[in-house]
Amino acid sequence: MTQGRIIHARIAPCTPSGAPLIERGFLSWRDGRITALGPMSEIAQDPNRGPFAEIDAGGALVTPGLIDCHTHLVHAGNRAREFEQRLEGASYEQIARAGGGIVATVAATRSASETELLAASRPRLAALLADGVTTVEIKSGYGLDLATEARQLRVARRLAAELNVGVRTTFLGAHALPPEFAGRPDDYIDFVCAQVLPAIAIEGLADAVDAFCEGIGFTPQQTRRVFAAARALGLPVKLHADQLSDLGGAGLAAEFGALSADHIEYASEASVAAMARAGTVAVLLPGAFYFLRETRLPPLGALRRHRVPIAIATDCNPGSSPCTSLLLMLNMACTLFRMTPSEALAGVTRNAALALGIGATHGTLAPGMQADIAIWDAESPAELSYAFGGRRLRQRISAGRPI
Ligand code: DI6
Ligand code: FE
Repeated sequence: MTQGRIIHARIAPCTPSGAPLIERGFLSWRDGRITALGPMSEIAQDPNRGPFAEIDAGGALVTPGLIDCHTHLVHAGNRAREFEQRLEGASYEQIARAGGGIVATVAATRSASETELLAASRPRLAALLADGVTTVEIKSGYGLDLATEARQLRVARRLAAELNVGVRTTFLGAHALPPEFAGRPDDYIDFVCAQVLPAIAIEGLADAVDAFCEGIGFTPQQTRRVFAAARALGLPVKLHADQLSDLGGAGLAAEFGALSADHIEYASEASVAAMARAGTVAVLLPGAFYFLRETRLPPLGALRRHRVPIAIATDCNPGSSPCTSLLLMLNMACTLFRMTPSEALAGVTRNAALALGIGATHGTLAPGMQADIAIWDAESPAELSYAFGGRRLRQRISAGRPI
């Protein structure tokens, strides 16, 4: 039985009910789960009696460990040359249609061995962890064949064990059309639904299924087929929706009871209302918005009016968001999307947990929840969104293990 306790901390519980900051508090855990938290004046009521190494936070801020609920961090190569092309005037869509973009990363990832892929991805995950991340979602989608998609997901699982972090994997076979299926997108979707996805599911490599529903991705009809296949295998879905145009993707995601609809800059109010009814989380990705120099803002007003939970993530990927700092995303969610610092913090804690279907165990500090905790060189939660480019993490505790 392992026990632990933090004392003299300023605790932001990040609960849905909006429990206030505990000014001078303690938080204790046992066997990886939080047992108690409260003001120091009530520490005598802590059921944990030790022995444990107590951490004196000296007034520092304590929050749930952060959750990055949308990444493509397992891949090989980079696309710095495309960045230059875009600066010379080419658009993201033009580059994709000319055979660059996602497919360029597919070529690099296919030719990387499992060891090479692990070595290329490890520093990206390590950087996220240095920002206080204790759970990360990792998608496939740079293989587009069974062997490489499976390799990406296996690497994701290996990284979880190696770096002491919770990893949720997502199968994104319907990310782009691989060259061997050129001109035959429906045949590729047949292949994904009939062969790749079932094999991935049998191996237990995916916790969810995603697709890229877009003019340069797959149609709503093709997306439906992927979602139906996922449903038949009992896997939850999420969707890259309405990033560059409104194809009704967010509404389609809601229709399938998706965990989340991601990007959604172009989503209509009707789609947002459907998300609210379905309990589908809006995952906003300010890094991609910034890096592609988008101008269409996600529908914050509608999301707030309809009370759709909003999460924030890095979208860490080589084409549209080569970013490994979740704290930077908090800052951008505020500066670019006009979210409040407290909305942004909820977006990388409890709402990010909801977007991964783990809201019952992750993303808030309360008795019974997993002891995933971040201790910061900061006093107030707003400081996490306010500063950018620095390092504020003091310590990360993952399932009760101080790292
Ligand atoms: N949308 C994204 O943000 C990433 N995938 C997607 O469907 C970008 C992927 C890439 O450009 O490599
Ligand atoms: Fe993405």
